[in-house]
Amino acid sequence: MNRRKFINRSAVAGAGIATGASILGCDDNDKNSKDNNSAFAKAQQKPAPIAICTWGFSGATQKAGELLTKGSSALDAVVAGVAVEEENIENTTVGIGATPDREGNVTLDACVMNPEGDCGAVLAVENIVNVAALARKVMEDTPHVILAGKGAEEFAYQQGFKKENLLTEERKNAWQEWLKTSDYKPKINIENHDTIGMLAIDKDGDIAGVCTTSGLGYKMKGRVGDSPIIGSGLFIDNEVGGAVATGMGEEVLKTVGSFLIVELMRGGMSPQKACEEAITRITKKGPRYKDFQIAYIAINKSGEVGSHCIHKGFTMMKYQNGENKNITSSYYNSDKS
Ligand code: SD4
Repeated sequence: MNRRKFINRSAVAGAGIATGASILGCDDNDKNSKDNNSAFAKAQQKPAPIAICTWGFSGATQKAGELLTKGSSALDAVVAGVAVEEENIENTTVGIGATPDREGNVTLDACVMNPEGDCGAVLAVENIVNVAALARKVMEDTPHVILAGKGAEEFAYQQGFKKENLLTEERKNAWQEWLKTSDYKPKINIENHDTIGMLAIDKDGDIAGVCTTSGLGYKMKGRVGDSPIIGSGLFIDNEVGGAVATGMGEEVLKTVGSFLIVELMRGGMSPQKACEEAITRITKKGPRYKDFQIAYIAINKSGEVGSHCIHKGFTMMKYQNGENKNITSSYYNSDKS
């Protein structure tokens, strides 16, 4: 980076940090300025390329991490990384093999965001496996940010995506079994959270992210959660960092969780503390949090990562320097473990 660019970046980061502190109403100015100074210092260090993702999807971070090591951009790496799970028939909440809505349709949601702050999203798409790649096409090849339903599907065919039946025999049988009771509670078992969200920093220090899912199993037809909604399911600011969510989308939407985390990091908070604060915004609303799980992962510009969730059981993957690690997340509530 040339000096002028660096100074400009530092000035913007500094302005953001100062603004963030005042927005947050922090009154410990001395401590803040120390935190801000260290945030400045860290912002100058470029980390080794790194990819993190929600849950234990080691194949996805392995793929993304290897690409980053070879010099791929963060955006290429995250889209290729999550494709591993979109194409994994065993994963029942992403891509092919996912759980359908209550009428038996598998509908997928995804979004991407690049280091320039551009984004693309597709909502409630049927018959297309790689919806993260499709969201990228929306970002790069249309004047729009979001395409939904049939429009997104038709756009996919124009772009050369193949039509595929996403409902496997196993999922069809499970759905038919479910129909016998049609027992839908707005409640997620911890084991059901398989949305994959991925964040990466490439060799140039640039950050990109993606989120892809089939949403909640047996959801109402047309229901869309947080995952494809920029700011809720995913947010990236290349000056600051990125965050991505998994879990009960309705509650993430109500608190615009990923944007919140990035703004907290802009104010000087660590990724870990910012994830904790975003979970607190949900849990402090009342005891309903006992019935659902939400987890966030985050990364800042210097490659520090954090994760926090409501209930015990969430893990994230981190690939850096050839090491692919599963990290157990801290959590808010120990009663429901
Ligand atoms: C949604 N957040 O549609 C997604 C669901 C999820 O693991 O994360 N499932 O609300």
